[in-house]
Amino acid sequence: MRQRFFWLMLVLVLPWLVACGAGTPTGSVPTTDASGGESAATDDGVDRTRLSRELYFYNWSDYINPEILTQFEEEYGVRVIVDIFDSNEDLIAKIRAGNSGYDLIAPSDYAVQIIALDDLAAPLDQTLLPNMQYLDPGLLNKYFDPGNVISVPYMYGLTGIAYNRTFFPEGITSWSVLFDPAQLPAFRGRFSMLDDERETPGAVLKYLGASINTTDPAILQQVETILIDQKPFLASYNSSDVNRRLASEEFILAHTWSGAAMQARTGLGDEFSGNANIAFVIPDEGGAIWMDNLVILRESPNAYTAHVFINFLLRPDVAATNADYVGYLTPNEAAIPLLSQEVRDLYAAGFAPDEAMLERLEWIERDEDTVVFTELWTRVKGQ
Ligand code: SPD
Repeated sequence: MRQRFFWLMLVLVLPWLVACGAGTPTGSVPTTDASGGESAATDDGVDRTRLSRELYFYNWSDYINPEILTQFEEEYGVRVIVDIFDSNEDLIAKIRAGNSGYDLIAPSDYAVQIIALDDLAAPLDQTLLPNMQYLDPGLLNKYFDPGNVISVPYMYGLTGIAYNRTFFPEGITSWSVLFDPAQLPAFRGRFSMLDDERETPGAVLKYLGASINTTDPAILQQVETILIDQKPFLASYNSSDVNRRLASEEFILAHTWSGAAMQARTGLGDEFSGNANIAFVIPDEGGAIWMDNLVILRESPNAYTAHVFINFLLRPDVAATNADYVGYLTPNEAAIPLLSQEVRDLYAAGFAPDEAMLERLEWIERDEDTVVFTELWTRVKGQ
């Protein structure tokens, strides 16, 4: 009889014990979570009993310093697994399908608008993100997420032209170097354009003196013709390893992001060495400014851990170590004095905007008409 009672209790209690223990690496399970009352938070405010063992981060390539992932694992016991994408459209397609397995993603500005409309993001609990205080207020509350309800700035940057000064000793001042049919034969097979349905038509729009967001059919017809005429001279559409190809001088010219150009110039950790001849310019006709943001997916079972990771990334020392490595611009004001002198000197040499450059930059936006860029890009790529 006593034995039967023991087995009955085991059958009833075991599933409950297993459920309580799931996803907690060690220690006791809190009776309530941070939105409730009692918690097991330590001095840093983090309740380690609520952390998952792993966090899945879907990020752009070459966009996080591996050392800070090691540091996060050492401090919190959470392993961050990073997978990569190279365009907002690939990211959106993946998460729209559902069950992506990712907790955290890094969409750009206009992609945050799309993700919000599709209701794919979890609302942020800003009480878990006290380090947001270090962010530049001018980069918060932007048009794509008023109030930062679902997104936190990660890095921002510019889109322009990277080039090798050995081959362009006079420098470059115009997008015509990439789009004027008379100039292209000299660089046949030695240059790339971003593989990006908004950025690449956007560069042509700037060349034509139009807004990067225009959907005027007559102007977009010109854009399409220019891109199709450029294709025979192009090495590739490349958003993934243009940094390496510029550094090795396989490419001498590229439509690319400021941080990719910076990586080509300085090298990237143990990945590859830099090339001191690489420069970056926003042409006189203008270019793009953008910001990538941290967003927790609504489907994430590890939202608490994702908040802890975001707050860690916002620590000024961590943000500086990260920005020094990736070469993009940190929105973390308190991190800027902690950046290396080399990076700050390159910012001053055109890899970051000054007042005059800012006036030539435009943000990419989404509205109900911008689907025409998907159609244009499909036609260009299909040619
Ligand atoms: N290699 C990291 C690249 C990050 C670029 N994100 C910017 C997208 C702008 N549309």
